[in-house]
Amino acid sequence: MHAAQDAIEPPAPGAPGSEPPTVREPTEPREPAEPKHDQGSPATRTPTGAETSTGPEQVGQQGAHLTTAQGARLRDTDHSLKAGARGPTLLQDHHLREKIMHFDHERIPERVVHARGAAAHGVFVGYGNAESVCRATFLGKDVKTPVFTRFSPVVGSRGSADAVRDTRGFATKFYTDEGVFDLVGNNIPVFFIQDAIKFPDVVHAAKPHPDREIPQAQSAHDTFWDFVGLHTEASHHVMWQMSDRGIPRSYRMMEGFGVHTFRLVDASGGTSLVKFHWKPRLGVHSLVWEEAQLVNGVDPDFHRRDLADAIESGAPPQWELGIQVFPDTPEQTFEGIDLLDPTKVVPEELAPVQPVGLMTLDANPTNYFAETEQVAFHPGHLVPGIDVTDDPLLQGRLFSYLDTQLTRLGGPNFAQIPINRPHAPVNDMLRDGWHQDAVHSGAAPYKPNSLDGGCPFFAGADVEALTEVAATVPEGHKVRESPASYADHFTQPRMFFRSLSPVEQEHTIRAYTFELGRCYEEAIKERYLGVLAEIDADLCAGVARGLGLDVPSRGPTGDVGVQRAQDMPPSPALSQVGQEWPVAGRVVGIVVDTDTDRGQVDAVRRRAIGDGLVPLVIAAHGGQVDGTSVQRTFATTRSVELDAVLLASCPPPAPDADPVGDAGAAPLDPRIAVLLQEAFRHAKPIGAWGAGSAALDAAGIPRSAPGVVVDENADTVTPEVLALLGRHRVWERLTGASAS
Ligand code: HDE
Repeated sequence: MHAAQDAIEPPAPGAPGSEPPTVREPTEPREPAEPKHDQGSPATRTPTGAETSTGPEQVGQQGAHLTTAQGARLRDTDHSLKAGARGPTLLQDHHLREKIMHFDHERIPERVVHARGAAAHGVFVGYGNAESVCRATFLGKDVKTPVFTRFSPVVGSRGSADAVRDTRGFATKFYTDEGVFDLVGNNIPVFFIQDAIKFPDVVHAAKPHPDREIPQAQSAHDTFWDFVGLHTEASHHVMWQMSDRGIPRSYRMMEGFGVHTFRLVDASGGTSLVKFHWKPRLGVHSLVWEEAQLVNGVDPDFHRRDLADAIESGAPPQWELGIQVFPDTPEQTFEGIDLLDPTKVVPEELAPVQPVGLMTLDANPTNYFAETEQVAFHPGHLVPGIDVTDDPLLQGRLFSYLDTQLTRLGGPNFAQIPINRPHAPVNDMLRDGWHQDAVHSGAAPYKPNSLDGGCPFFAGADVEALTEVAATVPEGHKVRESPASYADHFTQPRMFFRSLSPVEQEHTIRAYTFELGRCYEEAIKERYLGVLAEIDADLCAGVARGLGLDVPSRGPTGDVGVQRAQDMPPSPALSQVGQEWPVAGRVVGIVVDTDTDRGQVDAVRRRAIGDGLVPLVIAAHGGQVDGTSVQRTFATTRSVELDAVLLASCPPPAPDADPVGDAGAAPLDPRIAVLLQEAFRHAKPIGAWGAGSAALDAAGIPRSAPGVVVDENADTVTPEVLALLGRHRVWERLTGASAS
């Protein structure tokens, strides 16, 4: 081994025992970042800390000399070799050819769905309480397992925006001692379709129109609503998407769901059925629609930046893994709900979610392509103790994920890519193929053999993975049909809508109205109103009013033979309103000017940092204002990056700007007026003290409005504003016609 490799052995991000990231504010002006660990010498570990024997995996710009890929030193990389300074370029210039050839092939096909994503490393620690139902060792008490989690909108392509209305992927790779376990879930617990054979249909309908390839990253168009109106098993998923869940505030504030029912196996072979849940420590929160639209223009990378900034600033997001456990009966139903139907939830009130471990994402990827782009998840990557069920959607996925990687990652050896390497020893008999990195020794990659001493040997029944649980397979003829229970498409969407608070219901009505309003075909809108009529009369009437169409008197005209909706008790756990949550990682803007009391601002910043928040000082110009460092200027900030606003001043407009606000009010910079008006409309807490109170008047914000805190002193204003932030929004402001 090279001496330098010995010297620099970076701690594996997120691996057990690695240090937590340094606490610092990413937005504070600072010296150039310290070299990242990959800018040292090549390391002998994969990004997740797995040992590798196949040479350097992490190579950065380091070392004294620029070289070719073959290690030959170069003197110039700016000029191609030419016959005279103004003459033709010579084919013999290897550096030119190698550089251009490599560049020409830098791109690989993006994922056919979930193309855009953001990911982080972390660690999962088991609570040990799942042992009675599952023998997977990573769930054992205090067992630490490195993880890599990728979040992703579904429809948009790699360069699309983050804050679109869409489902989000939530995929976690657990590098367990027993092999890799992938939990490839979504932030919505149900899916559009009940059978994998419909996946190409729903994706073709949701993706941009084939002629002009628009619209990008959204479902507000004819083909999507055409499909979901004719294929009403999608109604439940669509309802979640149209609710606030479709526009999450942050990946850190999303639930995750395994969607399908899985089968757990305990140490003595006993089985149970289970649904997996991820519960975010920060609660489940969403953007409001106008905010999401602004975000997509102001900061298309909003969710990606938010995740990376939170980790870098020392507020690593956490989720508890929870399970809903059901008896493994031959019917595979629970309280009348078909557990094999991926369009159905089991309300938490009927089967509580029991926490079994905690995931902390505490390290950002070093290289987006190597890690976030090349990671390959698969719902069939299972460890002993976790098995699949006959859910026809899951069964089809078991084929798709292996298959898609062949094209995306260029051959069958993608498990050898560093981010995909198991931490458990690998001893397969898979050989050769594109991008084979291993130098396999041995003469007999087959079994049985005598030439390699019979190696490798088989595992005992107690540790083998991919166990065939002796589940009964119903006898019958080969058929292309669904069970009768799959024909209930409307009971659960009705239950979901009726479980929401009035303000969430209003948002949902507006979302349907907007999306259907963007369709051109009248028949598509009318057909979907039929679907909504079956789900809930008020919902249907609200959307029909917005579209200017009649409320249909009949139920859906799509799928033939579907059942009428039944009434189920509402599930309060589905609403996002009404609870208090930690505020760590939230962003608070503090507007200052030369008249601001610096001592008070320093105290507010200390308090905010102490609570794990990110305070951003906002002023007319960068640098410093009376000794206070400025992180954002009036030109570089918009309300959408702030969760709350504190006003320590009423900054006047630049001399050449038009005045805003009422005559008689103090003059206020128009950009701050817009910032305040947006923050107010989006129900964000606003606090003001001293001269800051005048900014409220100038922006037309009533001092007495809910969630507006005004006092002489920052000491009294700040705690109140932070307490309001714990409820996510000032919900009272979001009712009525002016709501966003
Ligand atoms: Fe996926 N899905 N999916 N999916 N899916 C992919 O695999 C597929 C489904 C999910 O961050 C693809 O590697 C089929 C449900 C996530 O890399 C592909 C069906 C759920 C991700 C694929 C489904 C998911 C994917 C594209 C219907 C939630 C991103 C690239 C049977 C439980 C993973 C890739 C990442 C990605 C197929 C339905 C979640 C084509 C055929 C249900 C989070 O293989």
